[in-house]
Amino acid sequence: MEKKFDKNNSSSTNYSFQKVVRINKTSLTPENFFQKYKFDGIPVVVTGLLDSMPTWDLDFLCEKLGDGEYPFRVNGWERYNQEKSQWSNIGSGVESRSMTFRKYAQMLRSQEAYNNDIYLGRCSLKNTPLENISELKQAEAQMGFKMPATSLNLWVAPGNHVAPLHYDPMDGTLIQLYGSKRVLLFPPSQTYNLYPLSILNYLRYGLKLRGSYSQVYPERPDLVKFPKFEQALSHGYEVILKPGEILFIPAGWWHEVTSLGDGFVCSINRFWHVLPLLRAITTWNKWRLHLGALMAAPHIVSAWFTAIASKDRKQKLRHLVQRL
Ligand SMILES: O=C(O)CCC(=O)C(=O)O
Repeated sequence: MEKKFDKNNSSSTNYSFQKVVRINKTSLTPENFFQKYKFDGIPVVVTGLLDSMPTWDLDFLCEKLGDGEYPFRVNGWERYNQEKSQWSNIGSGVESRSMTFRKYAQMLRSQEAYNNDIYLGRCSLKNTPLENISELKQAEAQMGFKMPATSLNLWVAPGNHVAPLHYDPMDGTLIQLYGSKRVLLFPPSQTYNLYPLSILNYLRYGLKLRGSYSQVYPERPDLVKFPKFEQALSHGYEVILKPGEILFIPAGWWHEVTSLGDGFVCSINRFWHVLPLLRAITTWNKWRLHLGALMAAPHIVSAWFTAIASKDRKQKLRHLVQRL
């Protein structure tokens, strides 16, 4: 049956996307994971590998990270009334505020984090008590991942937070630990039906506004402005990621991640060098971003000089590293 998009209510939440395949650890070996998913870059959810993990609730996170200071992105809700092409920052480019995890936990409990859409995004767990998690190491080995490009990163958000539609130049494993997330995915072939922000933005905004983000709000697309999005819809995939599940997001695959429910939602992820090399070389989305980063070079250099010259040098440099 042909899938229909309801143009009258202009919402894709009721659209029946293809479902991301789930595989259980019992049918998983590094070899078959490579052949079936990594070789061509196909998203998949792996279940059952993290059954013995502790519960990553707020008490657990405060115990491990409570007194540490981290950069929290203060998004606010107003930006979502604007077209994304009017934004001057996005994702890791959003201004951040340093505070302890314990303070943020209070904000989550009191709804303040929700009211201002405050998000701990891609926060490196290096040099924290959560840097090495043995269950996770085993899980990564069982999926055959060997070449990490980053440390583990923590993602904590109030319910309803949306990480806007974007792609990464590396393979990623998104590990759901508390609450659930809806992940909408589109293959790299749909890039130009998703209207990426121009890479010329790097010249004006540096890394604050990356060309790896789409201009479309997939939940309420403006089909007059972005008519080709309708073609992308029939290529989309969806998954509701539950605690203990690991989603493989291949490099160049677009994804929008929505934290579900009223409570807080927590995941970790890691980025990986793309293998096989042939897939890395032939993923145009990856090169598009490298080109953008080259254009951002003058901005990056001047931001580093400004940070070094500023009074709160340590904090500013840390934020810049986070943005990279
Ligand atoms: O979980 C999130 O909020 C975003 C995660 C993400 O973009 C990723 O894992 O690549």
